[in-house]
Amino acid sequence: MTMDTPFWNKEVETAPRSRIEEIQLQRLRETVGWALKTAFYKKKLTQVGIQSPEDIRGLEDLRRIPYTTKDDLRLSFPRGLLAVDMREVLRVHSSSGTTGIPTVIYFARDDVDRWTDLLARSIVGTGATDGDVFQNMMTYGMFTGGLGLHYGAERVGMTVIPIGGGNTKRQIQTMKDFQTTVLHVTPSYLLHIHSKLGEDGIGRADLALRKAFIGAEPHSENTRRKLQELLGIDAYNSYGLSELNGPGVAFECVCKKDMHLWEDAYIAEIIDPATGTVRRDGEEGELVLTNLVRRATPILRYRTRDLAFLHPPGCDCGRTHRRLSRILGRTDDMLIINGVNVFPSQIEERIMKIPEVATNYQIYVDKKGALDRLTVKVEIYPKLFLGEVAKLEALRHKIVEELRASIVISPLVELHEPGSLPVFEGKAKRVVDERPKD
Ligand code: DLL
Repeated sequence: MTMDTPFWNKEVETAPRSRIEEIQLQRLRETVGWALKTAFYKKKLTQVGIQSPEDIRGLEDLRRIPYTTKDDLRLSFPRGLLAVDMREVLRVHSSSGTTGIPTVIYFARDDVDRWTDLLARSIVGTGATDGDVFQNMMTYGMFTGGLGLHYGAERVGMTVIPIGGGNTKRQIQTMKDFQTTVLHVTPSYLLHIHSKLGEDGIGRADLALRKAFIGAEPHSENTRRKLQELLGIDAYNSYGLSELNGPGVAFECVCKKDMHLWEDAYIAEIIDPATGTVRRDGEEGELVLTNLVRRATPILRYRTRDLAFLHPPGCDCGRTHRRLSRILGRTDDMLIINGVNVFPSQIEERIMKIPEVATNYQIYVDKKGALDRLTVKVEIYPKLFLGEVAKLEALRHKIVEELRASIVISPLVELHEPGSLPVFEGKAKRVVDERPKD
Protein backbone atom coordinates (compact mmCIF):
# COMPACT_ATOMS: atom_id res chain seq x y z
CA MET A 1 0.00 0.00 0.00
CA THR A 2 1.31 3.44 -0.84
CA MET A 3 -0.02 6.47 0.99
CA ASP A 4 -0.82 9.55 -0.99
CA THR A 5 1.73 11.88 0.47
CA PRO A 6 3.39 15.16 -0.38
CA PHE A 7 7.09 15.51 -1.17
CA TRP A 8 9.56 18.39 -1.09
CA ASN A 9 12.08 16.72 -3.37
CA LYS A 10 10.48 13.56 -4.65
CA GLU A 11 13.41 12.50 -6.79
CA VAL A 12 15.79 12.37 -3.85
CA GLU A 13 13.27 11.20 -1.24
CA THR A 14 12.20 8.21 -3.33
CA ALA A 15 15.55 7.54 -5.06
CA PRO A 16 16.50 3.89 -5.54
CA ARG A 17 18.99 2.65 -2.95
CA SER A 18 21.72 2.43 -5.59
CA ARG A 19 21.26 6.14 -6.33
CA ILE A 20 21.36 7.01 -2.64
CA GLU A 21 24.64 5.14 -2.33
CA GLU A 22 26.06 6.94 -5.35
CA ILE A 23 25.23 10.28 -3.75
CA GLN A 24 26.71 9.12 -0.45
CA LEU A 25 29.99 8.10 -2.04
CA GLN A 26 30.35 11.32 -3.98
CA ARG A 27 29.55 13.39 -0.89
CA LEU A 28 31.74 11.30 1.40
CA ARG A 29 34.71 12.06 -0.85
CA GLU A 30 33.82 15.74 -0.78
CA THR A 31 33.48 15.64 3.02
CA VAL A 32 36.83 13.92 3.45
CA GLY A 33 38.33 16.70 1.33
CA TRP A 34 36.81 19.29 3.68
CA ALA A 35 37.85 17.30 6.76
CA LEU A 36 41.48 17.18 5.63
CA LYS A 37 41.47 20.99 5.94
CA THR A 38 40.96 20.73 9.72
CA ALA A 39 43.81 20.17 12.14
CA PHE A 40 41.87 17.42 13.91
CA TYR A 41 40.98 15.24 10.91
CA LYS A 42 44.20 15.86 9.04
CA LYS A 43 46.00 14.00 11.80
CA LYS A 44 43.35 11.35 12.28
CA LEU A 45 42.86 10.54 8.60
CA THR A 46 46.57 10.57 7.71
CA GLN A 47 47.15 8.01 10.46
CA VAL A 48 44.89 5.54 8.64
CA GLY A 49 46.37 6.28 5.21
CA ILE A 50 43.69 8.66 3.93
CA GLN A 51 45.49 11.64 2.47
CA SER A 52 43.09 12.77 -0.19
CA PRO A 53 39.45 12.23 -1.22
CA GLU A 54 40.62 9.73 -3.86
CA ASP A 55 41.66 7.38 -1.08
CA ILE A 56 37.93 6.79 -0.55
CA ARG A 57 37.28 4.28 -3.33
CA GLY A 58 33.99 2.90 -2.12
CA LEU A 59 31.55 3.39 0.74
CA GLU A 60 33.22 0.52 2.57
CA ASP A 61 36.26 2.76 3.05
CA LEU A 62 34.23 4.68 5.61
CA ARG A 63 35.01 1.85 8.01
CA ARG A 64 38.69 2.74 7.88
CA ILE A 65 37.93 6.10 9.47
CA PRO A 66 38.14 6.13 13.28
CA TYR A 67 35.12 7.22 15.30
CA THR A 68 34.75 10.80 16.52
CA THR A 69 33.50 11.44 20.06
CA LYS A 70 32.09 14.37 21.97
CA ASP A 71 35.41 14.56 23.84
CA ASP A 72 37.21 14.98 20.50
CA LEU A 73 34.96 17.93 19.79
CA ARG A 74 35.56 19.43 23.20
CA LEU A 75 39.32 19.00 22.91
CA SER A 76 39.22 20.69 19.50
CA PHE A 77 37.42 23.72 20.93
CA PRO A 78 37.28 26.37 19.59
CA ARG A 79 38.70 25.93 16.06
CA GLY A 80 40.30 22.50 15.69
CA LEU A 81 37.41 21.31 13.53
CA LEU A 82 36.97 24.44 11.48
CA ALA A 83 37.53 23.73 7.78
CA VAL A 84 36.96 27.20 6.31
CA ASP A 85 38.17 30.72 6.86
CA MET A 86 36.16 32.47 9.61
CA ARG A 87 35.01 35.00 7.00
CA GLU A 88 33.01 32.21 5.41
CA VAL A 89 31.27 31.24 8.63
CA LEU A 90 27.70 32.47 8.61
CA ARG A 91 26.47 31.06 11.89
CA VAL A 92 27.57 29.27 15.06
CA HIS A 93 25.47 26.81 17.05
CA SER A 94 26.16 24.65 20.06
CA SER A 95 24.61 21.73 21.87
CA SER A 96 21.98 22.27 24.55
CA GLY A 97 24.22 20.73 27.22
CA THR A 98 25.27 23.35 29.71
CA THR A 99 28.12 21.61 31.52
CA GLY A 100 31.79 21.82 30.65
CA ILE A 101 33.31 23.13 27.44
CA PRO A 102 30.66 23.56 24.77
CA THR A 103 30.77 21.78 21.45
CA VAL A 104 30.52 24.39 18.74
CA ILE A 105 29.45 23.90 15.18
CA TYR A 106 30.18 26.40 12.40
CA PHE A 107 27.97 26.75 9.37
CA ALA A 108 28.98 28.26 6.04
CA ARG A 109 26.28 29.78 3.84
CA ASP A 110 25.83 26.61 1.79
CA ASP A 111 25.70 24.54 5.01
CA VAL A 112 22.76 26.59 6.31
CA ASP A 113 21.11 26.27 2.93
CA ARG A 114 21.41 22.47 2.79
CA TRP A 115 20.29 22.07 6.40
CA THR A 116 17.28 24.31 5.75
CA ASP A 117 16.36 22.14 2.80
CA LEU A 118 16.42 19.00 4.95
CA LEU A 119 14.02 20.70 7.36
CA ALA A 120 11.69 21.84 4.59
CA ARG A 121 11.67 18.26 3.36
CA SER A 122 10.92 16.98 6.86
CA ILE A 123 8.09 19.46 7.42
CA VAL A 124 6.40 18.73 4.10
CA GLY A 125 6.67 14.99 4.81
CA THR A 126 4.29 15.42 7.76
CA GLY A 127 1.64 16.94 5.52
CA ALA A 128 2.19 20.50 6.78
CA THR A 129 1.96 23.17 4.07
CA ASP A 130 2.40 26.87 3.33
CA GLY A 131 -1.16 27.28 4.60
CA ASP A 132 -0.12 26.43 8.15
CA VAL A 133 0.63 28.81 11.00
CA PHE A 134 3.74 27.54 12.75
CA GLN A 135 4.48 28.40 16.38
CA ASN A 136 8.07 27.57 17.23
CA MET A 137 8.17 26.96 20.99
CA MET A 138 11.75 25.71 20.98
CA THR A 139 14.41 27.90 22.53
CA TYR A 140 16.11 30.22 20.07
CA GLY A 141 19.74 31.23 20.55
CA MET A 142 22.53 28.76 20.05
CA PHE A 143 20.25 25.74 20.43
CA THR A 144 19.48 24.38 16.98
CA GLY A 145 15.78 23.74 17.61
CA GLY A 146 14.92 27.43 17.29
CA LEU A 147 16.57 28.80 14.17
CA GLY A 148 16.79 25.41 12.45
CA LEU A 149 13.05 24.82 12.20
CA HIS A 150 12.45 28.53 11.77
CA TYR A 151 14.39 28.57 8.51
CA GLY A 152 12.85 25.30 7.34
CA ALA A 153 9.32 26.50 8.01
CA GLU A 154 9.99 29.78 6.20
CA ARG A 155 11.33 27.90 3.22
CA VAL A 156 8.10 25.91 3.07
CA GLY A 157 6.25 29.22 3.20
CA MET A 158 4.49 28.66 6.52
CA THR A 159 3.51 31.64 8.64
CA VAL A 160 6.18 31.50 11.32
CA ILE A 161 5.70 32.71 14.89
CA PRO A 162 9.18 32.77 16.43
CA ILE A 163 7.96 32.84 20.02
CA GLY A 164 10.72 30.67 21.49
CA GLY A 165 10.49 28.67 24.71
CA GLY A 166 8.61 29.31 27.93
CA ASN A 167 5.89 31.66 29.20
CA THR A 168 3.00 29.24 28.98
CA LYS A 169 0.22 31.81 29.29
CA ARG A 170 1.61 33.76 26.38
CA GLN A 171 2.06 30.60 24.33
CA ILE A 172 -1.60 29.70 24.80
CA GLN A 173 -2.80 33.24 24.09
CA THR A 174 -0.65 33.32 20.95
CA MET A 175 -2.01 29.99 19.76
CA LYS A 176 -5.47 31.47 20.05
CA ASP A 177 -4.72 34.92 18.61
CA PHE A 178 -3.01 33.62 15.47
CA GLN A 179 -4.96 30.38 15.21
CA THR A 180 -1.75 28.37 15.21
CA THR A 181 -2.05 25.04 13.41
CA VAL A 182 1.42 23.51 13.88
CA LEU A 183 3.67 23.51 16.94
CA HIS A 184 7.33 22.75 17.40
CA VAL A 185 7.85 21.77 21.01
CA THR A 186 9.40 19.25 23.37
CA PRO A 187 6.92 16.53 24.34
CA SER A 188 7.27 17.35 28.03
CA TYR A 189 6.45 21.00 27.49
CA LEU A 190 3.48 20.14 25.34
CA LEU A 191 2.14 17.97 28.14
CA HIS A 192 2.58 20.91 30.46
CA ILE A 193 0.81 23.27 28.08
CA HIS A 194 -2.09 20.88 27.90
CA SER A 195 -2.38 20.88 31.67
CA LYS A 196 -2.69 24.69 31.61
CA LEU A 197 -5.39 24.90 28.96
CA GLY A 198 -8.60 26.30 30.33
CA GLU A 199 -6.95 28.24 33.18
CA ASP A 200 -7.33 31.65 31.54
CA GLY A 201 -10.53 30.85 29.78
CA ILE A 202 -8.80 29.58 26.64
CA GLY A 203 -9.65 25.97 25.99
CA ARG A 204 -8.94 23.46 23.25
CA ALA A 205 -12.03 24.57 21.32
CA ASP A 206 -10.57 28.08 20.94
CA LEU A 207 -7.50 26.72 19.17
CA ALA A 208 -6.92 25.54 15.61
CA LEU A 209 -4.11 23.08 16.38
CA ARG A 210 -3.68 20.14 14.05
CA LYS A 211 -0.07 19.00 14.30
CA ALA A 212 2.99 19.08 16.53
CA PHE A 213 6.60 18.29 15.79
CA ILE A 214 7.93 16.82 19.00
CA GLY A 215 11.58 16.12 19.61
CA ALA A 216 14.83 17.02 21.31
CA GLU A 217 14.23 14.61 24.17
CA PRO A 218 13.32 10.96 24.60
CA HIS A 219 9.68 10.05 24.85
CA SER A 220 7.69 6.88 24.41
CA GLU A 221 4.99 5.86 21.96
CA ASN A 222 2.56 6.10 24.87
CA THR A 223 3.48 9.73 25.44
CA ARG A 224 2.86 10.47 21.77
CA ARG A 225 -0.49 8.70 21.94
CA LYS A 226 -1.43 10.57 25.08
CA LEU A 227 -0.57 13.92 23.49
CA GLN A 228 -2.51 13.07 20.36
CA GLU A 229 -5.57 12.03 22.32
CA LEU A 230 -5.49 14.89 24.82
CA LEU A 231 -5.08 17.53 22.16
CA GLY A 232 -6.71 15.90 19.15
CA ILE A 233 -3.63 16.41 16.98
CA ASP A 234 -1.07 14.40 15.02
CA ALA A 235 2.35 14.40 16.68
CA TYR A 236 5.51 13.61 14.71
CA ASN A 237 8.78 12.55 16.25
CA SER A 238 11.82 14.54 15.19
CA TYR A 239 15.42 13.61 15.93
CA GLY A 240 18.68 15.41 15.57
CA LEU A 241 21.70 16.68 17.42
CA SER A 242 23.70 19.83 17.09
CA GLU A 243 26.87 18.01 16.11
CA LEU A 244 25.02 16.78 13.01
CA ASN A 245 23.35 20.18 12.32
CA GLY A 246 20.43 19.81 14.74
CA PRO A 247 16.86 18.80 13.90
CA GLY A 248 16.33 17.43 10.40
CA VAL A 249 18.50 14.34 10.76
CA ALA A 250 15.45 12.08 11.03
CA PHE A 251 11.76 12.98 10.99
CA GLU A 252 8.52 11.05 10.84
CA CYS A 253 6.40 11.16 7.71
CA VAL A 254 2.61 11.00 7.51
CA CYS A 255 2.79 7.27 8.32
CA LYS A 256 4.20 8.02 11.82
CA LYS A 257 6.08 4.75 11.94
CA ASP A 258 9.51 5.99 13.01
CA MET A 259 11.70 8.58 11.42
CA HIS A 260 13.18 8.73 7.92
CA LEU A 261 16.86 9.39 8.30
CA TRP A 262 17.95 11.50 5.34
CA GLU A 263 20.56 9.25 3.85
CA ASP A 264 21.65 11.56 1.06
CA ALA A 265 22.85 13.90 3.82
CA TYR A 266 23.96 11.47 6.53
CA ILE A 267 25.53 8.01 6.62
CA ALA A 268 24.08 6.11 9.55
CA GLU A 269 25.67 3.11 11.21
CA ILE A 270 24.55 1.15 14.24
CA ILE A 271 27.39 -0.24 16.29
CA ASP A 272 27.95 -2.35 19.35
CA PRO A 273 28.82 0.36 21.86
CA ALA A 274 31.29 -1.87 23.70
CA THR A 275 33.30 -3.23 20.76
CA GLY A 276 32.59 -0.76 17.95
CA THR A 277 31.48 -3.58 15.62
CA VAL A 278 28.91 -2.46 13.01
CA ARG A 279 25.49 -4.09 13.34
CA ARG A 280 22.81 -4.94 10.78
CA ASP A 281 19.40 -3.35 10.11
CA GLY A 282 16.97 -4.24 12.87
CA GLU A 283 19.70 -4.71 15.48
CA GLU A 284 19.85 -2.25 18.32
CA GLY A 285 23.02 -0.37 19.15
CA GLU A 286 24.66 3.04 19.24
CA LEU A 287 23.90 5.32 16.33
CA VAL A 288 26.97 6.64 14.53
CA LEU A 289 26.51 9.43 12.02
CA THR A 290 28.60 11.00 9.29
CA ASN A 291 27.51 14.41 8.05
CA LEU A 292 27.75 14.67 4.26
CA VAL A 293 26.50 18.21 3.87
CA ARG A 294 28.53 20.44 6.15
CA ARG A 295 31.66 22.07 4.87
CA ALA A 296 32.56 24.42 7.71
CA THR A 297 32.62 21.72 10.42
CA PRO A 298 32.80 18.30 8.82
CA ILE A 299 32.06 15.41 11.18
CA LEU A 300 32.88 11.80 10.32
CA ARG A 301 31.54 8.75 12.18
CA TYR A 302 30.26 10.61 15.21
CA ARG A 303 29.29 8.44 18.18
CA THR A 304 25.95 9.86 19.24
CA ARG A 305 25.57 7.69 22.38
CA ASP A 306 21.95 7.30 21.36
CA LEU A 307 20.65 3.76 21.26
CA ALA A 308 18.36 2.90 18.35
CA PHE A 309 17.98 0.61 15.37
CA LEU A 310 17.38 1.12 11.68
CA HIS A 311 14.44 -0.42 9.85
CA PRO A 312 15.23 -2.02 6.49
CA PRO A 313 14.36 0.31 3.58
CA GLY A 314 10.71 0.72 2.63
CA CYS A 315 7.74 2.73 3.87
CA ASP A 316 4.12 3.15 2.83
CA CYS A 317 4.85 6.76 1.91
CA GLY A 318 7.23 5.69 -0.86
CA ARG A 319 10.35 7.21 0.68
CA THR A 320 13.38 4.95 0.33
CA HIS A 321 15.49 6.43 3.13
CA ARG A 322 15.70 4.03 6.05
CA ARG A 323 13.73 4.78 9.18
CA LEU A 324 15.36 5.27 12.55
CA SER A 325 13.59 3.82 15.56
CA ARG A 326 12.61 5.90 18.53
CA ILE A 327 15.67 6.61 20.70
CA LEU A 328 15.65 3.72 23.14
CA GLY A 329 18.12 5.13 25.61
CA ARG A 330 21.61 6.50 25.80
CA THR A 331 24.81 4.61 26.31
CA ASP A 332 25.32 7.04 29.16
CA ASP A 333 21.96 7.58 30.90
CA MET A 334 21.49 4.09 32.08
CA LEU A 335 20.91 3.94 35.81
CA ILE A 336 22.26 1.02 37.74
CA ILE A 337 20.10 0.44 40.78
CA ASN A 338 21.52 -2.15 43.12
CA GLY A 339 23.14 -3.88 40.18
CA VAL A 340 20.08 -3.74 37.93
CA ASN A 341 20.22 -1.66 34.75
CA VAL A 342 17.30 0.72 34.37
CA PHE A 343 16.57 3.08 31.50
CA PRO A 344 14.42 6.11 32.38
CA SER A 345 12.54 5.52 29.12
CA GLN A 346 11.30 2.17 30.45
CA ILE A 347 9.80 3.91 33.45
CA GLU A 348 8.15 6.56 31.33
CA GLU A 349 6.73 3.97 28.95
CA ARG A 350 4.99 2.24 31.85
CA ILE A 351 3.64 5.16 33.81
CA MET A 352 2.29 6.99 30.79
CA LYS A 353 0.11 3.97 30.08
CA ILE A 354 -1.71 4.43 33.38
CA PRO A 355 -4.77 6.63 32.79
CA GLU A 356 -4.78 8.19 36.27
CA VAL A 357 -1.25 9.54 35.76
CA ALA A 358 -1.19 13.18 34.67
CA THR A 359 1.58 14.81 32.70
CA ASN A 360 4.63 15.23 34.87
CA TYR A 361 6.88 12.84 36.71
CA GLN A 362 10.36 12.59 38.19
CA ILE A 363 12.78 9.73 38.79
CA TYR A 364 14.69 10.23 41.99
CA VAL A 365 17.63 8.09 43.04
CA ASP A 366 19.35 8.21 46.42
CA LYS A 367 20.80 5.91 49.02
CA LYS A 368 19.24 4.34 52.08
CA GLY A 369 22.07 2.87 54.08
CA ALA A 370 24.20 0.94 51.65
CA LEU A 371 21.46 0.36 49.14
CA ASP A 372 20.31 2.41 46.20
CA ARG A 373 16.76 3.68 46.41
CA LEU A 374 14.65 4.52 43.40
CA THR A 375 11.64 6.76 43.87
CA VAL A 376 9.26 7.54 41.06
CA LYS A 377 7.26 10.70 41.75
CA VAL A 378 4.20 11.05 39.60
CA GLU A 379 1.57 13.73 39.31
CA ILE A 380 -1.99 12.46 39.19
CA TYR A 381 -5.18 14.24 38.21
CA PRO A 382 -6.62 16.55 40.93
CA LYS A 383 -9.99 14.88 41.19
CA LEU A 384 -8.26 11.73 42.45
CA PHE A 385 -7.02 13.60 45.50
CA LEU A 386 -10.60 14.24 46.49
CA GLY A 387 -11.31 10.50 46.66
CA GLU A 388 -10.69 8.06 49.46
CA VAL A 389 -7.24 7.41 50.85
CA ALA A 390 -7.68 3.69 50.21
CA LYS A 391 -8.19 4.37 46.51
CA LEU A 392 -5.02 6.44 46.36
CA GLU A 393 -3.12 3.68 48.08
CA ALA A 394 -4.48 1.16 45.58
CA LEU A 395 -3.35 3.37 42.71
CA ARG A 396 0.09 3.75 44.22
CA HIS A 397 0.35 0.01 44.56
CA LYS A 398 -0.77 -0.50 40.97
CA ILE A 399 1.98 1.83 39.72
CA VAL A 400 4.59 -0.02 41.78
CA GLU A 401 3.47 -3.31 40.26
CA GLU A 402 3.48 -1.95 36.72
CA LEU A 403 6.99 -0.66 37.18
CA ARG A 404 8.22 -3.83 38.80
CA ALA A 405 7.01 -5.78 35.79
CA SER A 406 9.10 -3.61 33.50
CA ILE A 407 12.27 -2.77 35.39
CA VAL A 408 12.49 -5.84 37.59
CA ILE A 409 13.10 -3.88 40.77
CA SER A 410 10.39 -2.41 42.92
CA PRO A 411 10.58 1.39 43.24
CA LEU A 412 8.99 3.62 45.84
CA VAL A 413 6.15 5.54 44.25
CA GLU A 414 4.94 8.92 45.46
CA LEU A 415 1.73 10.50 44.22
CA HIS A 416 1.78 14.26 43.80
CA GLU A 417 -0.80 16.87 42.97
CA PRO A 418 -0.57 18.40 39.49
CA GLY A 419 1.80 21.35 39.37
CA SER A 420 3.86 20.25 42.35
CA LEU A 421 6.83 18.72 40.54
CA PRO A 422 9.35 20.96 38.76
CA VAL A 423 8.23 22.17 35.35
CA PHE A 424 10.57 22.45 32.38
CA GLU A 425 10.02 24.83 29.54
CA GLY A 426 12.73 23.32 27.38
CA LYS A 427 14.16 19.90 27.85
CA ALA A 428 12.94 18.15 30.95
CA LYS A 429 15.41 16.89 33.50
CA ARG A 430 13.52 13.83 34.64
CA VAL A 431 16.23 12.03 36.57
CA VAL A 432 17.63 13.38 39.80
CA ASP A 433 20.46 11.20 40.99
CA GLU A 434 21.51 12.18 44.52
CA ARG A 435 23.71 9.19 45.18
CA PRO A 436 27.10 10.23 46.50
CA LYS A 437 29.83 9.77 43.87
CA ASP A 438 32.77 7.82 45.15
O1 DLL B 1 18.15 18.39 20.64
C1 DLL B 1 18.34 19.02 18.32
C2 DLL B 1 16.87 18.96 18.16
C3 DLL B 1 16.11 20.10 18.27
C4 DLL B 1 16.23 17.78 17.81
C5 DLL B 1 14.75 20.07 18.08
C6 DLL B 1 14.85 17.74 17.61
C7 DLL B 1 14.12 18.87 17.74
P1 DLL B 1 21.13 18.64 21.08
O2 DLL B 1 20.81 19.69 22.05
O3 DLL B 1 22.51 18.56 20.55
O4 DLL B 1 20.24 18.78 19.79
O5 DLL B 1 20.73 17.26 21.74
C8 DLL B 1 20.84 16.07 21.01
O6 DLL B 1 19.02 15.05 22.24
O7 DLL B 1 21.70 13.04 20.99
C9 DLL B 1 19.40 12.77 21.76
O8 DLL B 1 19.97 12.16 22.90
C10 DLL B 1 18.37 13.80 22.20
N1 DLL B 1 17.27 13.85 21.22
C11 DLL B 1 17.06 14.72 20.23
N2 DLL B 1 15.91 14.43 19.56
C12 DLL B 1 15.39 13.33 20.16
C13 DLL B 1 14.23 12.53 19.94
C14 DLL B 1 18.87 18.69 19.71
N3 DLL B 1 13.32 12.79 19.00
C15 DLL B 1 20.40 14.89 21.84
N4 DLL B 1 14.05 11.45 20.74
C16 DLL B 1 20.42 13.61 21.03
C17 DLL B 1 14.94 11.16 21.72
C18 DLL B 1 16.27 12.96 21.20
N5 DLL B 1 16.03 11.88 21.97
